This record gives sequence, structure tokens and C-alpha cells, in this order.
Amino acid sequence: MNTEVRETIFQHALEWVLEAGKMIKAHINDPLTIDTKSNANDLVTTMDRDIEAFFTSNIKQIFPDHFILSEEGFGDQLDTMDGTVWIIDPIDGTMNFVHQKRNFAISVGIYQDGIGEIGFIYNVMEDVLYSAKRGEGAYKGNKKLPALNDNLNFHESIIGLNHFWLCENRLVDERVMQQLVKDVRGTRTYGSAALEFASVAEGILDGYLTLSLSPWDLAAGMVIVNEVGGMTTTIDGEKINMLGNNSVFTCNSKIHQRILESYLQEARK
Ligand code: 2AM
Ligand code: CA
Ligand code: CA
Repeated sequence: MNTEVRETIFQHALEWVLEAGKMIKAHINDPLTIDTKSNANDLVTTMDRDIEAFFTSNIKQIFPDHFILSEEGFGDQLDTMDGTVWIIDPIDGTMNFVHQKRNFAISVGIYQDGIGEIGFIYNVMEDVLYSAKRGEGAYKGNKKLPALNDNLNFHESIIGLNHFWLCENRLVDERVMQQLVKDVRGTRTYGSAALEFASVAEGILDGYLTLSLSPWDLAAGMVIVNEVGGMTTTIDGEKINMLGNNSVFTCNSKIHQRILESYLQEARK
């Protein structure tokens, strides 16, 4: 993507992300209408839909030739990543949004012919914006994030994962995952994939493992983590497919291989 074009897109996206954040904050204490989607704990609110509609109508107006991949149905049905594709999660961490009124994020990734060019993860209630442009580094607010720790010791690492890994599940042997939990320094669960990616980029989490994410959960995060030298694959070490669901392993590159070979390959069913 031409840098001038990218800058224009970046500035519009930035403006819309901040505006969307303001809309959420203005209505954070309003009564919520909560529906469920794939299961009883997969929540969606009017706010998720309103924010997504805000993005899609703005994008369609200013960039009518761009495509949109988004969670709540206002985007396009895509079977290719050709062209400029906005990948949007209006609220990532809806359960946190509903129950905690914090710890959720707006996630926007912009890809050109399948390559991540721009990423925004906005922690709305903390007013912290993570952003990145491919090849130009990642930022937390106005501060450039340093490259991830190249001397990280695996036994001193903190890994983000949720409890599904440690209960009986269809993807991995939970006993191997329990060993991983014992072998690292600590684990954390934040409930927003985008914020876990942002934490990996910031170096306050050293890795994040999750069984199944959609493109909008990871599109922005992958761009941001890439810019600080981290890497993102499936739990089998394979490339992420932006048009489908993936298991996800994003990590400080220093310990990615170790966790992949010593634990995930071992645990895989
Ligand atoms: P969401 O809040 O946008 O649904 C923790 O649940 C993380 O996993 C969140 O980032 C959440 O995104 C994401 N997630 C992906 N698929 C999910 C599903 N089917 N049910 C609940 N959370 C899901
Ligand atoms: Ca999500
Ligand atoms: Ca969402």
C-alpha cells in the first residue's frame, strides 16, 4: 500500500475509532438490551451493532471501494482478501462490557491484499489507544512501544490463556496444558482477545493462547504484535487464515518455538 494512501486511511480510521469510543462512553450507564449468539454466554448488545454500523456507514461513504469484514453483520460477505479490507470488532470483550463496563476494546485492522497495514486497539474506558502501521512500529498513545524482550526466559514468562485449556476439551490434552501453566511464571485471563494482543505487544504478557478466534478478534492485534517483533500463528504453528476461524498463539518470538514444540505439539489431539 502506498504510504500516502495509507496515511489518509489511518487518519480517518483514527478519527472514527476515537469517535466510536466517545459514543460508548456517553452511553456506558444506559440500560442494555442483551441478546445471545452462538451460545448462552456469547453476548451482543445494541451498542455492538450501533458501533459497527457507525464504522460501516463511514467507510462506505469515504472509501466506497473498500471491503469490510465485521462481526455483527453490517459488513460484506468476503471470499478473498484482495483489495483493501477493514476487519472490525466494534466491541471486543462484550461480556466485560456488559458485566464490568470496562476491559473491552474497539479493534480495527486494515489489510491490503491480505497483508496487515494498519492496526488499532482502543481500550475505551482506560482511554488507551494502541496503533501500528506496517514497518513503522507500534504505539501506545503517542509513545512508541519498544521491541519485545530478546532475553526473555521461558520460566519467567506470563502467558494469557483461559480456563478452557485446562478443562477437558476437543483440541488439546489438558494435562499437558496444566504442565505449561506450572512451568511458566504465571497466567492471566483478560476476556478480550484484542486487549490480550495489545498486552503481548506491550510486553506485559509474553504470549496469548486461544482455542478459536474470528478474523475481527485478531486482525488489529496481529499488525501491532508484528511491529514489536512478536509472532502470531495457529497453535500448530501455521499461518492464520483471515477468512475463517483459527486457534491462535501470539507470542514473544523468543519463546514461541519452545511453547509450540514442548507443549502444543505434545498436547494436540
Ligand atoms: P467478543 O467479546 O467480541 O465476543 C473472550 O471471550 C474473547 O474471545 C473475546 O475477545 C471474545 O470476543 C472472543 N470470542 C470469540 N468467539 C467467541 C464466542 N463464540 N463466544 C464468546 N467469545 C468469543
Ligand atoms: Ca471479539
Ligand atoms: Ca465483538
